[in-house]
Amino acid sequence: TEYQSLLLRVNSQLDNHAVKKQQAKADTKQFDRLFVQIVNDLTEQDLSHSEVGDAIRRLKQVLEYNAPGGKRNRGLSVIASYRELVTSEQLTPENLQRALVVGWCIELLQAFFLVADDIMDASLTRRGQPCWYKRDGIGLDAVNDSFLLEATIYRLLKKYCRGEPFYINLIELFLETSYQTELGQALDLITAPPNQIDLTRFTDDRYKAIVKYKTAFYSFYLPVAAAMYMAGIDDEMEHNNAKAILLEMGEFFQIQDDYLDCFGDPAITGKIGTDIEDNKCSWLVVEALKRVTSEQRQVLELCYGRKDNESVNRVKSLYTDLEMPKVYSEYEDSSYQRLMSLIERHANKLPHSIFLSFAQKIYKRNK
Ligand code: GPP
Ligand code: MG
Ligand code: MG
Ligand code: MG
Repeated sequence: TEYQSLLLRVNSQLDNHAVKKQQAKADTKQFDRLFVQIVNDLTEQDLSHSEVGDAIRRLKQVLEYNAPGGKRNRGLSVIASYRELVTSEQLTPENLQRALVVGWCIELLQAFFLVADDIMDASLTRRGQPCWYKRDGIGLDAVNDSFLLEATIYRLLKKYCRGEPFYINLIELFLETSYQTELGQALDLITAPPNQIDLTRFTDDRYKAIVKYKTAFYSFYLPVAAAMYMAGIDDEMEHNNAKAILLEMGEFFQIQDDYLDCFGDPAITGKIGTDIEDNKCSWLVVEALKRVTSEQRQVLELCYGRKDNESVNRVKSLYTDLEMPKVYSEYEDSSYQRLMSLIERHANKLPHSIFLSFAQKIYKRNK
């Protein structure tokens, strides 16, 4: 009967879902285990090098302190997307290994950005430990360490993917994405000059440009695009369709990051917020400015972008008075609806599950 066939369909979807969850768990385990191998690949040969051995030992420390310890959403979505995009014959151990390595390349790109970003933002902690530049004896030498992290990406791509038809696509993708992220970081920084409070700078358009470039490309488009290239999908239209969805997710992800900077629990996020002190064009200040009375605007004029605790606390209590947590939670719901309709319209030939599983990981997050 119709009812029985519906039950069968629901059951097979549940099975499918359970299988995928198991698969993701196994992939996560493989991904984490691979890190030791990655560090070995990057350092082994040269540790005993008579000239650069000491520098390689430093690189090993930098890798071990800064690459692991995150949520690994970006890295893991390469293998998850790859599995959705290829046929079962293509799921050879070598191809799977390569997808895991490319996942680590994204985590290394992220480590490169974060080591540098924490210096620029004068942050104190990251992933529940002191920022690398804050460690005894490190300081601004961390600038060079971030360059080393960047270099490891291309060394790994060369070692594992040279000779593959998608090698050049991956190199160009990582280079282009780095450039976009650096443009975004430049916008973020020049919109937040220290000691120059100008609330008229904090517009919707500027906000959107900053987060698209500094976060969305590398966090959302990059991992899926890498998996697409590895699966042999290099059609520009297909990439643009994926991009439309993924950039929207990326914008929302950075809005969450901005919200958590003020309202998150550092014990869970692993980082202490600095956006108010740093005069950042945060989603909170952009939205607050749409809702303030002229007296409340005065409070922002007076207290935003200042380092003393009293000013920071006055901005925070203004956010509470304006019920920003409620504004945020309503925004989260409407953003989720928008994303689902975007997936319906733009996913095209690409499996919807790639986008849906990514979305599941980020909505309602507190970390
Ligand atoms: C997130 O901004 C953006 C980045 C980490 C990209 C940095 C790019 C560089 C080229 C260095 P954020 O400062 O809000 O992140 P967090 O809150 O994690 O410090
Ligand atoms: Mg930062
Ligand atoms: Mg920053
Ligand atoms: Mg932030």
